[in-house]
Amino acid sequence: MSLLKEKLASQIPVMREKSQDLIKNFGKKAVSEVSVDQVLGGLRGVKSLICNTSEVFIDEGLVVRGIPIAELTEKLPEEILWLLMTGELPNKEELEDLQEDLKKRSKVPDYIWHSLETCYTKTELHPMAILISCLALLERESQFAAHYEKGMRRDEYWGYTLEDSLDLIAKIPAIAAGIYRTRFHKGPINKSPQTLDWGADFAHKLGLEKNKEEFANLMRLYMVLHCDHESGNVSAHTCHTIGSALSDPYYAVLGGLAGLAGPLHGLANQECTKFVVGLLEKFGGVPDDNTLTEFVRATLSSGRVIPGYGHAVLRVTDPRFTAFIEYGKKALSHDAGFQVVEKLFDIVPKVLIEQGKAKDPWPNVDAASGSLLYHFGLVEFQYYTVLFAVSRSLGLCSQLVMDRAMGLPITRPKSVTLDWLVKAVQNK
Ligand code: CMX
Repeated sequence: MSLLKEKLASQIPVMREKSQDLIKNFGKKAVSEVSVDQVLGGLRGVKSLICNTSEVFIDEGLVVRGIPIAELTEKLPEEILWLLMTGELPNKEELEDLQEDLKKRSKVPDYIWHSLETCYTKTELHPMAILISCLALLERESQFAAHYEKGMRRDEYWGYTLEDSLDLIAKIPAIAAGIYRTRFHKGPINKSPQTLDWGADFAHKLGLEKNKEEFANLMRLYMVLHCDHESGNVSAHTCHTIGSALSDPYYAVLGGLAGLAGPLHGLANQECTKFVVGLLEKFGGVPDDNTLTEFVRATLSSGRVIPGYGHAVLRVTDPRFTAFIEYGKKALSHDAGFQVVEKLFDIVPKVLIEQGKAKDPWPNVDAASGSLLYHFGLVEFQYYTVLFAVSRSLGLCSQLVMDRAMGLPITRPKSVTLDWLVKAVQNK
């Protein structure tokens, strides 16, 4: 048994007992109210989900198992995976055990390579659609589904969810890199199993030529910063809901990633880079502050959003944005795209405040990451959400393991009609 599984096996009974005690002793105690504007407004702020892996505070941003994300930027993604699952950072032995386990699981079945090389080389399909299709193909590997079919006990659910999760996490970087190479005609796919650490191996398989060592550092950072964002965001919530039907982790994660592919969620990093590159082309270089201010105002007046700004929960600059900016200042301060990102950080919040609509005028994680990728030659910004997806698989899978460990039932909130709402308010 892997050290991760051993650790979880020791923690899970305690967690399960805690949740059962809560239901038994305080089951009917209210912890949140729901108002009409919340029902009609995307359920903002309704405390109705459980998520142990991370929390997002409006004035602090992402905190992973009690540790602010800004304190985790030097860690490896594998350390973050251990932290998400167990609530602790791994010691050296635990980290090595997890890394070896992932390497052993990393071989991607030939039918995935075959599909990429035959079906997707000449398509214009969005890379996220290809990734989701690959995960659907990979679903046949599900140990959870196979054991459920044979008659699995409820207390075995989390174990097979963990097996599928680790398989998926081990294989997804190579698949994602294969998508990049085929979809954007970059030459042969690197089909070898993982040899380097998880983030560096992904960077290596993407096969970019510019400053490989530094690009590996960026990938590790990227994978850490996007790992998780509690459970109310579209992708995590969707993944949780699908998993609650005991659909296996491949189905649950691919469903979550379909949500991540939306422009108001994970596609925003693609949109941000399009915005920045468009600006550089339009103005023939980095525009001055007045030109940029007018351009941002004009974008808003035309009814479009400024990608990378605003958030459904945060009300401060996203610490993940700050981490990317700090990285950019060290590694590529002279890059024109990065300079535009820095200027936008000065200008956009002021213009959004002046417009007075956005509750959060500050940058989110997506505002800076694209300019860094672009600098290293990853210029196909349609691909950026796939990078987000690879990283987010860490959080989605960890949440699924927790869900099954706690024995959460199928999700089924109650919906009401508009007329019901009208009557409910009038009756009050
Ligand atoms: N540019 C222009 N208008 C914006 C805006 C932005 N960046 N952010 C919010 N607004 C507008 C909203 O569209 C809304 O307008 P209407 O009242 O006309 O509908 C109004 O301000 C109020 O919105 P809000 O309550 O502040 O924001 P929401 O919680 O509804 O939405 C988000 C949050 C992220 C979808 C929104 O800020 C947005 O569209 N941002 C741009 C896209 C983006 O960067 N998304 C990535 C988020 C991070 C992630 O999930 O990956």
